[in-house]
Amino acid sequence: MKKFLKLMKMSSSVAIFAHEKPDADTIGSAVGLRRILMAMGKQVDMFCESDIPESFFFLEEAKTFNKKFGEYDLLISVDVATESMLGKYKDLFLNFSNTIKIDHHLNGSAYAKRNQVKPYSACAIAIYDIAEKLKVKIDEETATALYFGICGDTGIFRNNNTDSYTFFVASKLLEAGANIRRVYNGFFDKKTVPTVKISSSCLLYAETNDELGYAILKASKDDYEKYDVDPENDLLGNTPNTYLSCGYKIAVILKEKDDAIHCSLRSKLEYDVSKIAAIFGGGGHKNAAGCRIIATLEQAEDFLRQAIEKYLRSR
Ligand SMILES: [Mn+2]
Repeated sequence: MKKFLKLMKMSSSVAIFAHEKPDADTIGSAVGLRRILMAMGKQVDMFCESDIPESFFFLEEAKTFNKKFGEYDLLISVDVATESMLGKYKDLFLNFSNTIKIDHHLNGSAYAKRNQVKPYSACAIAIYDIAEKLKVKIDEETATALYFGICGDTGIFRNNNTDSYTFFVASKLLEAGANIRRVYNGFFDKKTVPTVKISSSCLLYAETNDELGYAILKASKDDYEKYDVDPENDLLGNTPNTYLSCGYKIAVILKEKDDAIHCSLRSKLEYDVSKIAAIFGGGGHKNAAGCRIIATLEQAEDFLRQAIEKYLRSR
């Protein structure tokens, strides 16, 4: 019996931590693990540095984060690669005697007393493994939460990290009753009329370069105002992909926010936009990266255009 599984069995009250600025994987993993531990008769609460966006509330339990912090035997972080992503809970976590980190990022840090890190496509898969090892039956709601986490980190089975074990676990979750329509309708396909309008406007007024094969989209403060869209919930991150579908090699969107210009960069398989994001102190993956540039929208556009052109001409 692995020690961390024993530790889970022995604990009667557990606090689970999701990472700041939560995504589908950390929320799905937290809710899934909570339900697995509750099925074992434990009392479980969930915490996150950030307020949980309403977009996650199609999972009822996502509403239950950040209640009063109580007394716990065990603290578990899920999908939290580094201790700083615990936010205000960092010191508490680091100083606690019984802590487990469950994660899938190999480049993180071993900040817990026990660190369980597997190179899976999503942390939710590691949670599935734990349910199997603890011999806890996964119910429909747990299966839906874990399926949600997998969809989030694999771009709904499209990203390069989608491997055969991802499909194996997804099929097991489907057998356990995962409601996949609820995941798509309730989250991934969800749009609002204002976000559809601002995304249409960004696509319509994009600057395209057919010779080199790139497109630059922009959402200005005026656009956010005109279409009445909250810049923190604009659903614009993947909008550039439409231009990739049209054959462009690189497509980016620049969003004018209060602190800086936020840039999301997307590319076709053979082009590496993380290299371009790195020039501006950003990072991410080969085909999906991001950076922030402190400048006016026009200046940022110039900087990015030059960097993209230099990259494409060097290939
Ligand atoms: Mn993850």
